[in-house]
Amino acid sequence: MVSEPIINAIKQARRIVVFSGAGMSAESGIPTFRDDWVGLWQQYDPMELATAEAFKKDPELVWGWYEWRRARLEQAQPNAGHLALAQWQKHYPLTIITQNEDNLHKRAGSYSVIHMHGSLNAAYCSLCKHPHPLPRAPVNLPLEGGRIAPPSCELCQGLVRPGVVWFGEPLLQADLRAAIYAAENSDLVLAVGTSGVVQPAALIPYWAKEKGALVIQVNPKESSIDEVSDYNVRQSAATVLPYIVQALGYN
Ligand code: BV8
Ligand code: ZN
Repeated sequence: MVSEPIINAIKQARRIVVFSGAGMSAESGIPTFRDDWVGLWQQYDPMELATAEAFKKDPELVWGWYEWRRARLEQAQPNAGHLALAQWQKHYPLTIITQNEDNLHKRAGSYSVIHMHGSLNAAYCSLCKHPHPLPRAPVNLPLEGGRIAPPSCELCQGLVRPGVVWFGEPLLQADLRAAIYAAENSDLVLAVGTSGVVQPAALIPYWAKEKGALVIQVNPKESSIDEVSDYNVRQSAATVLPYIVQALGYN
């Protein structure tokens, strides 16, 4: 499962960062960006939909996609991997840097989570940036999804947009700086469930490694992280993370 050298390296580490991607939430039933989507979304490429251009061209399609994702997230539960990290944090000050826009780390009980790409549960006005509080996700959405008109801003009537970082948009400076600081001050990065494709998030393990950190990857498949990782655990997040927490005696 997880070799002795990896467990010993984790035991000796003083500042551990967990860097999670969509694979962290796969066992909660949340499709990764490379999975097959269902229904209406099968005919679209998430990379195309997750852009300001797509929202400008067809705001109802894009808002419908995010509301559909938010509804699915509402019905999903943190998996054993999320819960293991929260348990680990009860004994050790892990920093979690996530690319995910879901709230499953927080719902599992984790604190100190840096979101690099925003949150499905946030929204703001596309014109004046005024934050827009979202009601609970609509649970009665058709399973295959559909177009939904985005709300209007209460201040300027502009279209409200999802509070995520779209492709082609810069990351929020505060989030990016916090992530880089955590990576550069770590001595071990556990990269879990990421293909290492999306930039600049994919540089997190490199920034850490440049400062002497060890990089351990948890991913059933090969990924771009392989080229920077010192160890690869070819198993799933929900299998490996509980095993590590058990081996550390944090159960
Ligand atoms: C920016 C919110 C600049 C939206 C997301 C060419 C080369 C390099 C870069 C670029 C390029 N062309 C364009 C770019 C930049 C672009 C980019 O990186 N494109 C890539 C795709 C080539 N990046 C950007 O646009 C970024 N901004 O660069 O701005 C700028 C500066 C100034 C002014 C203007 C602009 C913004 C990127 C943010 C995009 N937003 N999310 C939404 O969600 O709708 S990213 C989105 O992708 C999600 O956050 C998700 O996390 C991420 C996908 O990556 P992963 O997390 O790695 O997930 P993936 O599905 O890829 O992989 C899952 C892995 O898990 C797999 O390896 C699988 O094997 C594994 N797995 C599966 N099951 C399990 C598992 N592992 C463990 N356990 C399991 N059970
Ligand atoms: Zn506004």
